[in-house]
Amino acid sequence: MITLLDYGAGNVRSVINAIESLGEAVKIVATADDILSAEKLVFPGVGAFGNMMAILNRKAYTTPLKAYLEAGRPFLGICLGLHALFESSEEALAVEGLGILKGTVKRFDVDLAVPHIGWNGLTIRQPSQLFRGLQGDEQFYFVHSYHVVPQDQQVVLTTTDYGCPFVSAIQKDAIVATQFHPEKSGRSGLKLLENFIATGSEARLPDIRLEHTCLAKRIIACLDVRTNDQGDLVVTKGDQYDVREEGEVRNLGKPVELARRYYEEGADEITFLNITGFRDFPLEDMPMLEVLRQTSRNVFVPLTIGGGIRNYTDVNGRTYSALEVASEYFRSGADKVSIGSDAVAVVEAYLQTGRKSGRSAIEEIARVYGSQAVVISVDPRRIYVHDPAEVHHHVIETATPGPEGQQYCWYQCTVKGGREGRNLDAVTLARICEDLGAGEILLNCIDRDGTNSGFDLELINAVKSAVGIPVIASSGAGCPEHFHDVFKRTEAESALAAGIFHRREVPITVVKEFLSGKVGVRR
Ligand code: 1PR
Repeated sequence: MITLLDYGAGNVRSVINAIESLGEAVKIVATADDILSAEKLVFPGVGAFGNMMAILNRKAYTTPLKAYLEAGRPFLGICLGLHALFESSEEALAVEGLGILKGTVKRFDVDLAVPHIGWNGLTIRQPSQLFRGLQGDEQFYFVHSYHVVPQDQQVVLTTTDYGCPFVSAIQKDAIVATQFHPEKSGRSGLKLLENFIATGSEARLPDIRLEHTCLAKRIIACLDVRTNDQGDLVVTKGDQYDVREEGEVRNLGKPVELARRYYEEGADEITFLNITGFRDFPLEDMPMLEVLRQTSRNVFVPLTIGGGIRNYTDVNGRTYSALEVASEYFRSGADKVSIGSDAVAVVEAYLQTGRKSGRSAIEEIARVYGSQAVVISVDPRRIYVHDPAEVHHHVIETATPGPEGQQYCWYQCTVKGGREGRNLDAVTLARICEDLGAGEILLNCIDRDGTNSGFDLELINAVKSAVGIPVIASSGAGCPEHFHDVFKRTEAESALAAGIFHRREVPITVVKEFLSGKVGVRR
């Protein structure tokens, strides 16, 4: 029996699912006594350091947790569950950590996108029972802006490189804690969890010892989901956002089955976009939540969900906040949420008032769940101009001139699935969303969507050079060479595709084989 410490601030469902998939039962801590009576305790911290410690203190969990850890009893901390072991964190300077290990938690100070998001390797520093059955060159899923800095080097179990080496796992007595998420790291992560659950196995060093590690470029499968005219929830796919063919919504398969297939084929992440979320309130659209629940039961890579994340008042006059909608998605198995139309409204309000409200969906969700959990989905389309001075937008010179030979264009943000264009450009939107606390940009492109003509590299370069957070290039992938282009000719951290995967034109395995040896991808 594994005891799980859930303080209610994130997606513990994936950890529960991963442990249960290994045939082990999970008991969730309900009282302080449950901590002391645990055989093995797992603490999957999610969100922000200050919020986590405040809840632990409020629930009177701090004292029993310290007692459990000081006795060196079996413990697995994940992400913030690792940070909690230290004395303090730059994320909340006035807040004390558990102080079980001497040292602190620092923000990445590197010339690379922060958060560090994606699959990276481990340089293994000492033997551990966690490594049983691992070769040593496996990659694990990371998503964080802060990393631990222990005073005592003896506790360092693994390091990982991201601009500089940082400590990615610690070990002391029966206490282990990882910066990466084993529950989101596919088969390698499940193996590591299984090793923690197993008792009495010997500590070992894997055969392969990496000297350096490198963040892999991610390949993401995207499932646009909506109800068709028969009332079934289907995966659909548009051409430039038009999902109907001869009047009918295209049906390319069932969401849960397709997500499972992409996981098996090696997708590094899976994104669901509830494309009619702007008009159908997601908390009334229960099938979508059920899709998430079922998928997270057997898909162990990160899941992002978007669609309908905004404040909403129902017919009875009850108001739901965007944070409540996001929370329901997290509880159902999402690791990140993506905000589309509402992000445009938030930025428009910001530009009008010239200040942050502190209460926008982006700020509120980032405050509770952390920036890394907030993705902004942008749906831009090109607007050509003859002269940059014609508009007050971020204009680029383009190598593909417009219909009247215009050599410049700007990227207009749209809302409601591309139905409505706004007086706002995608570069400005991305920059302000980063400032408000977003952790990643999902950069679609209506002109390229469903065309198989390749990613809009000019758009990606324009946005990527304006922000310091990771960018997911999306729309237009038609062949493996397009992924190679996007990774070689832009700095995008990941590339997303839909149509070619759904229609089995180019499987994910083929994309990865093509990139292997040219671009670092997860095997
Ligand atoms: O505005 O917060 O409710 O979120 C709605 C979400 O649904 C947004 O993220 C928006 O991008 C998405 N969406 C709305 N309508 C459509 C549509 O297609 N009619 N889909 C839509 C957007 C674009 C990509 C697509 C890539 C790759 N889908 O996600 O998967 O373009 O396609 P490809 O590889 O086949 O070219 P809100």
